[in-house]
Amino acid sequence: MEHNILVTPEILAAFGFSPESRITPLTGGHINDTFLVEDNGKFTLQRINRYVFPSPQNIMENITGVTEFLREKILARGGDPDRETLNILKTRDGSTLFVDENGEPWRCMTYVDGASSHETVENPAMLGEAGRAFGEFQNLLSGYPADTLHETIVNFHNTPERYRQLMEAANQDKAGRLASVAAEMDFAAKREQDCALLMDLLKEGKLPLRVTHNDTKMSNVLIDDTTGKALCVIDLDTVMPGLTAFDFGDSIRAGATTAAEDEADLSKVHFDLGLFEAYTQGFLSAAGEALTPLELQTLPDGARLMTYEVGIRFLADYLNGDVYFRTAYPEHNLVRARNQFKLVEEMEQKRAGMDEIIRKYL
Ligand code: GN1
Ligand code: MG
Repeated sequence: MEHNILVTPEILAAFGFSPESRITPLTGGHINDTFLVEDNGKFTLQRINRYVFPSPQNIMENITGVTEFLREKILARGGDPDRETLNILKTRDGSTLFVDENGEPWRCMTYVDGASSHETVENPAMLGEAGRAFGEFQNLLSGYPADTLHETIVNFHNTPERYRQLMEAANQDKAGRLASVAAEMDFAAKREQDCALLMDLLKEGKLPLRVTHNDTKMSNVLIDDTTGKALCVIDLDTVMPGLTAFDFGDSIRAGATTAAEDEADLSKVHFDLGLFEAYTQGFLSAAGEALTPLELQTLPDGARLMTYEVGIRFLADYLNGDVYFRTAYPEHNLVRARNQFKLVEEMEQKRAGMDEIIRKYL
């Protein structure tokens, strides 16, 4: 999907900004469209993707509830809630959303200055900081009334359901691409058998449901430019009840790799145990004590299954004609899928190494 969206004066006015505000597109995410607005301060303005989030109102209710809760917790520990959590800016008529003349939903948050989102992990310490931030995030929200959260994307991290969606995409073959992805379909099919592992443990009551972030990539943590410490967890669109192993696993998928998610040269793509260790150390230092023995034991399964899941989601979107993830060129989703599958393979091979590292930080 393209990124040529015009922020109209009407949208600016809705949030009380002048038509002369400076607007800069912020790229990075695959889903929403994000802009920096400068007008007596800095703000983050976003157009929410309606295809992905059919009920933006529900997202905003979740985010409002969660950020207000976090604000209290941060104040209680002597922190600065204006920088350590997102702060939603209301429209002039007091709403958390503005719907424009095309029916597109917009929202606005303060922009945290002096801190940055990093697309790639620049050093192990940075990933360790992300681990600590997501571990802490889960801990701070452990007392949050989970039953008040809307499920913003149903079955978001339900791996068998994602596999079913891949089969549906293959059967429909809307973009006429199925014949060209036989090897990738085969890779996915070979792993279908145990892809329900964590969902089954949840259903059997063996793994607890927690309030989780569900999109825990490095770029969703703001790192303080001066101190190098994690400051604020962002992108709260998918905060929902979920599994710890999935939050942990998604960070490993996106962070413990030697290349970008869309690196096409697979000889550069490796799952890195040193980076895995850095994240694990940070995450367990913040969340470890709250986790059950089975949760700890299944963290590596979370890594492998989340990577597999995102891989099959990219592959399904390729078959569907690139309707979900923003792409820059026709093979983009296929390149991403192959990249993720390469990581899955290496995670399978390095399982014992992951187990050992987890034991080390208990
Ligand atoms: C999307 O929102 P963004 O671009 O950070 C996706 C995640 C995927 C990720 C892969 C709502 O994240 O689930 O893991 O792309 N978010 C949604 O990079 O589908
Ligand atoms: Mg996201």
